[in-house]
Amino acid sequence: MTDLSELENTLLGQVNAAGDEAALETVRVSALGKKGSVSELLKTLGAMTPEERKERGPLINGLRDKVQTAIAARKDTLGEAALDARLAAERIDVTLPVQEGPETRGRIHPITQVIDELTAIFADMGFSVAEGPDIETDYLNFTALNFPVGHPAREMHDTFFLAPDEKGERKVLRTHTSPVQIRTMTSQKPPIRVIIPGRTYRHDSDQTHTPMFHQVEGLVIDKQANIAHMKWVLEEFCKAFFEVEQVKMRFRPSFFPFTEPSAEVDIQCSRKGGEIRFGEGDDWLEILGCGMVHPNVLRNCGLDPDEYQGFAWGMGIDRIAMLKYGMPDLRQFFEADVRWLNHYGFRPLDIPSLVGGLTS
Ligand code: 2NM
Repeated sequence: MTDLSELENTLLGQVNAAGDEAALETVRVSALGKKGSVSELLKTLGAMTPEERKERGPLINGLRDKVQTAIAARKDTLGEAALDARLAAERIDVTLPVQEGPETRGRIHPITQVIDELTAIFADMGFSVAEGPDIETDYLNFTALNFPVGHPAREMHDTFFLAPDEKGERKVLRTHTSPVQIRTMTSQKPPIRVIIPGRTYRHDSDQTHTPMFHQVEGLVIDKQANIAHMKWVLEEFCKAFFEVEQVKMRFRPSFFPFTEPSAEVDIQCSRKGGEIRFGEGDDWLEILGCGMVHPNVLRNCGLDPDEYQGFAWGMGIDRIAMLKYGMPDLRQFFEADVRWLNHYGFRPLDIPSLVGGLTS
C-alpha cells in the first residue's frame, strides 16, 4: 500500500541521511520508539479484523524489520567511519625526532663536568672528596702550610685580604685549596686519601688568569706513602683524564713551602697543526705541582713525621678543562653566556664514570 511504502521511503531516507550515531538514534526513536511512526502502526493491528490483520500484519512487521535492519547497517557504517577518523587523527609518526623536555635542555658547565670526571677517577683509586670555606684564616692558608710570617711566598700568591677584625686579624680569600688539607689532617686519623676541588682567589687578571679560578689538590698520608706511589697515582690520573693508553711524564725539581722534595710535572703531547694531543709527540705541557708533605706541615697538624709521611699535589682545573675540551679563552668560563654554554656545556644526564665513559 502506498502509505506504507511512502513511510518506508521516508524512514530509510532518514536512516541513510543520519550523519552520526546521535542523529541515527533520533531516527530510530521517531520510528521504533514507544510513540514512533512504525510502533503506532503496529498498535493498529489489535483493532483489525482477522482478515485485515492477515494482510496488513506482514506488511507492517516487514516495514519494522526493514527499518531495524537499515538502522543496524547504518550504525555499522557510522562506527567504522568514526574509527577511521579517530585512527587518522591519532596517528603518530614514530620516525620524528624526540622533542627535548626542559630537564634535558639545561647544560653542565665544563668546570663542573671536569670536577665530576676528576672525582670519578680518584674515587676509583679510593679517594674521597673534602671541602672547606672560601674565606680562611691567615694561619690555615699560610702559616700551617710552612709559609713563615713575612715570607715572600705570601706576596707571590697575590692574596685578597679582608678587612681586619677587632683583634687586628685579617682573613683571606684562600689562594689555594691546601687549607682544606690542614683541616683534614687535624680532624682525621691517617690513612688519609682525599681530593679537594674548589674555588681559589688571587689578585691577577689577564689573558690566562682570572681573579677566581678552580684548583684540585690531593693528599695521601700513611706510614709508608712514598714518591713511587705518588708517581703511580698521578700517571693513572693523567691516562684516565686525557683518555689515552699511555702518557710519558716528566718530573722537574721545583719548590713549594709545603713539600720537600717538590716537583713540577709535564706530560707528553704533540702540538701539530695547532691542535694539542696527549700521549703522543715530543712536546711537553706543564700540568701540576706535587711533592712529599713537609715535616713542618705534618707537625703543624699534630702528626709525627717519624711515624707518618705522605704526598700532595695541586693543579688548575680551568686550564685542564680548556686543554681537554679545546676552549680557547679562559675568560668565557665566567661570562655566563648561554650561547657559549650551549656549545661547550655537557648534557645533565651524561654523568661521568669510569665504566660508562668519562665523556659520552
Ligand atoms: C701543590 C703542589 C704541591 C699541596 C701540599 C699540601 C699539604 F697540605 F699537604 F701540604 N696541599 N697541597 C701541594 C703540593 C699543592 O699545588 C700546586
